[in-house]
Amino acid sequence: MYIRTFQAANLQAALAEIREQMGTDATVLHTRQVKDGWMGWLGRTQVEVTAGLRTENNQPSLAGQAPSESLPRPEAEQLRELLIREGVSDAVAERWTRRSIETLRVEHGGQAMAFSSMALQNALQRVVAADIECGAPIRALPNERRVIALVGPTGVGKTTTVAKLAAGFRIQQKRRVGLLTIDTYRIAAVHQLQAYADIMDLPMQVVERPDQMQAGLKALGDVDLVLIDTAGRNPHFTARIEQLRALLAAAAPDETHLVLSATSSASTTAGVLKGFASVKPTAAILTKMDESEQTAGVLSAFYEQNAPPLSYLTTGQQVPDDIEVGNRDRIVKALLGRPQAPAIAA
Ligand SMILES: Nc1nc2c(ncn2[C@@H]2O[C@H](COP(=O)(O)OP(=O)(O)OP(=O)(O)O)[C@@H](O)[C@H]2O)c(=O)[nH]1
Ligand SMILES: [Mg+2]
Repeated sequence: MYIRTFQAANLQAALAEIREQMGTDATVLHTRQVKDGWMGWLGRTQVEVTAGLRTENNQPSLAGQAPSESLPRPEAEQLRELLIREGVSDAVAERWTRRSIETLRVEHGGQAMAFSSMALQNALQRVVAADIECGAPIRALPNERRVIALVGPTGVGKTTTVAKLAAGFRIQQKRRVGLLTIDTYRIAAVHQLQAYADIMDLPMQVVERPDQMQAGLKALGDVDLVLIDTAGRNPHFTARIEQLRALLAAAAPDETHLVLSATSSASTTAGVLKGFASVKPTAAILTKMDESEQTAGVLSAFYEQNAPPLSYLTTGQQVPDDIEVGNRDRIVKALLGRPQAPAIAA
């Protein structure tokens, strides 16, 4: 039995997606209501449907896609080339293609047979998902002060993400949140964060030098969570990264989340992961998922550079709604773009 889980606004929409992705022979195994919105706290109810497709006598798992012959090497080659075109490195494209085919064969009793492009795509999504680590999100407990810093290149959404996290923890989890910025590089940066602090009635401190850090943290008072916003840094500008590292060292954050844009190329993402390695990120946040055409390139860089676990995804400009906990299914949904259909003959 081949099993997948779908989420949609209502049962009808979920069933339509199941029909499109798995064919008309799929059967519903389980339904339940789940909450979406700000990491489950904003009450909008979604329907989650688990569907299965019977795979008898080593038949391929997708309806309407009967096996015809052994998977021809040109077909595997097409998938590999498609991944390379999306910016995936040669080595990772080779790995993902090989593992997708192996996965399908194992699932179908070790038989060599032809699979539909949809089956291959589904296998690819599972292979990539297994290669990307999704870590625990921030846990702010009452009366246990946690200091979290967000770092990353310019314009990726650090300040907006700080605001989303602050609002979520303050409003939904009723935690005492304080903001601290070390972004005094741009005149508008302090005002941008101050505006969020004012709206949410949060204490905020501005720190310019490492020797001011402890006083800044203390001045925030008795808070459960300190979110530190930082100036965008060019990952190739070592001196600026070193300056950032020194400022952060003075704060001794419990977690440092590296913020990267899902719209970046594989090589840019690799450059960011390498450039920020010296600040020792403990997690990664992938922003602008809504603007990203495909995630294959970014995820291949994550895999190759041994990126820290993905803590959050952001999906738009709305504060606080457009943020989700990093989730494997979600990151591979747009792996090869929308609609996701590599041109591989069945
Ligand atoms: N589409 C989309 N836009 C986003 C998302 N997150 C942030 N933005 C937008 O990206 C732009 C830059 O966001 P900021 O939060 O200022 O980015 P930053 O990393 O703090 O920028 P610097 O401090 O200048 O380095 C703004 O227009 C945000 O509204 C997202 O998930 N999706
Ligand atoms: Mg900023």
